[in-house]
Amino acid sequence: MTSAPSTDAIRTVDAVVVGAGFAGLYMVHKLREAGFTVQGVDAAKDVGGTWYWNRYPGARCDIPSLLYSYTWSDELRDSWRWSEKYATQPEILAYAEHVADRYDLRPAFLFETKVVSAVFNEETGRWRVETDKGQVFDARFCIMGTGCLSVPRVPDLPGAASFKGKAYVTGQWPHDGVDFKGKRVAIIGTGSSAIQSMPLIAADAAQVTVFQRTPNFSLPALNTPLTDEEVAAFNEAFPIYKSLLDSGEPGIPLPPKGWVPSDEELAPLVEQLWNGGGLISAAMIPELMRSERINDAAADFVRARIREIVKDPVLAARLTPTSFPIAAKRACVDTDYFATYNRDNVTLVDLRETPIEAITETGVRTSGAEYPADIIVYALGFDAMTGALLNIDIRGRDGVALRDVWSEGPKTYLGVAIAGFPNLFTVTGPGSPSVLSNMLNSIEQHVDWIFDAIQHVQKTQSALIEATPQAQDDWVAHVNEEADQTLYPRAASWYVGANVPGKPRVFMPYVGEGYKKRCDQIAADGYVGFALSR
Ligand code: FAD
Ligand code: N01
Repeated sequence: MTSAPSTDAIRTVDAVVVGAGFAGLYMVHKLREAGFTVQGVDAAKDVGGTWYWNRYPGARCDIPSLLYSYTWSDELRDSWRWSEKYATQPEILAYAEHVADRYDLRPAFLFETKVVSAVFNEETGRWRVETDKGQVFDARFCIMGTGCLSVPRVPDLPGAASFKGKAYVTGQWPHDGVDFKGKRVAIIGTGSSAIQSMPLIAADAAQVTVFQRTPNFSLPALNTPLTDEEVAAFNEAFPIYKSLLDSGEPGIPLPPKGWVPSDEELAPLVEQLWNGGGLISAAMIPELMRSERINDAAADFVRARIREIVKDPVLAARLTPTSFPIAAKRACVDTDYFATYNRDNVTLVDLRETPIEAITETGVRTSGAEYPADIIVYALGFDAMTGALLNIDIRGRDGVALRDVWSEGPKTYLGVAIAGFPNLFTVTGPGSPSVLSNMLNSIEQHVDWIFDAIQHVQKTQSALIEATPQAQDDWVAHVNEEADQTLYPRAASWYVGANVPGKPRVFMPYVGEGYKKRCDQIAADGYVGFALSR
């Protein structure tokens, strides 16, 4: 039994920041620059968050690297040169490390340490934050940069523990890599992680068997090295890009609002899906997520490409997604995913025809056959958006647990604050654009906004800032209304929590327009929907 820490052992700080991914790094930097005392904490051994954990072969960003970058410092931008259109995980991790080195952020963090609880004390108006190592922090502000995709789903298939070979989870990949040479590999899952890794694994392994429950849409990355000219052109246009972002515009040119293209106008837009623009090409199709006609046209185009690439028509049909609108699950961006099924050493098992019955000592058994494997790669996704927050015992006013408040799904105001949890903020939380956006942009926007809110609390000599229950209810209703006008809820995706058994089915990200402008207006008008108290 551990005894309660003495008062001396409790470290008093202005803010605790949980997470050393891009959210936590920037938050710590901003607060420290402004003179706040900050304690960062991360379960990982080092900085990087997503890019620390997801080291599977082929892991890359699916937003072009030049855009998947911080914009808050010109000198940071000048000190970094991306080598490829879509950077690899090691390069993105190196970027996070470069940021940590340049701004000396590591000393602000405790690594290999998990925050297990954060409890609000009504009397002091402060948060008591405890770690799994027994440290206790007494903090005025608590900022959760815990990540939307940071709790990997680990295998709960029957018999998983009995497997005698090696098993790996994509989101917890070993640091010294995995040798697939000459091995029989089972890959379970066909989301982005599997779609990125499978072609590289197949190039090395003796045999790859992919276990697919739902076929997925994927767009070609057409990844290339970045030329000096491309980098120079981006840098030249950067001031415009930055001013668009700052004013709450998307930062990339999108189709005019209200334009509903005719079939003729649509055809060339849909073809752009195959030009390497990835998710940006999808965003360039007006009304993609609101019009069935337009979505069907885009989906049909991609289905036709799959049938062209995959030589065996039966296999092509199995790989063709038909059960949800394109982009209602995050579309994947791949290099040679579909073409790799033409290799002799790759087999697809369609779990809709023959479901997995068990993992055995020697492989995977479905209702149709037993597939021997030396290695199993689990690419099962994440307990997204709420998982990391609910792993922490967060208690607000009256000792109320966030787990209870969110038992029917997450409720937030703007995805950044929760009624009843004063001075606690969530970066890219549910109810904000978050995972539907370029996350680096959304992280910066939230960190800047949270920082300004904290400054406002200081300037007004307030003690606490908290979302009002009314503002939160109105926001939750608005988030749902916006989602219901789209095709997103038609997919059993992680956006709605469908991938985690028992998780409430609520569409979590915010799909409406003008989010940043709204946040800025709320701040400019004196933090409308927030109560400030002394
Ligand atoms: P994370 O990077 O997830 O960091 C959160 C950190 O918090 C983690 O290190 C975790 O260990 C720590 N943590 C959580 N809970 C605790 C706790 N209780 N105690 C201590 N530490 C804790 N987004 C894009 O916009 N474009 C992309 O191309 C893109 N590619 C992606 C590729 C992959 C493989 C994955 C999984 C996600 C991708 N994303 C992408 C989303 C990505 O998660 C974000 O872009 C971004 O990296 C999130 O940063 P973050 O700091 O908010 O969270
Ligand atoms: O996870 P996923 P992911 N038996 O949830 C299957 C980001 N990301 O790690 O669809 C059998 O998408 C599941 O099947 P189904 C990106 O935002 C980006 O791949 O539920 N199968 C699905 O096929 C992405 O969206 C990149 O029927 C089971 C797969 O596992 C998010 O992270 C790369 C199963 C999980 O797919 C998550 O991606 C990687 C079971 N019991 C990640 N349980 C980039 O490219 C689940 N599945 C930038």
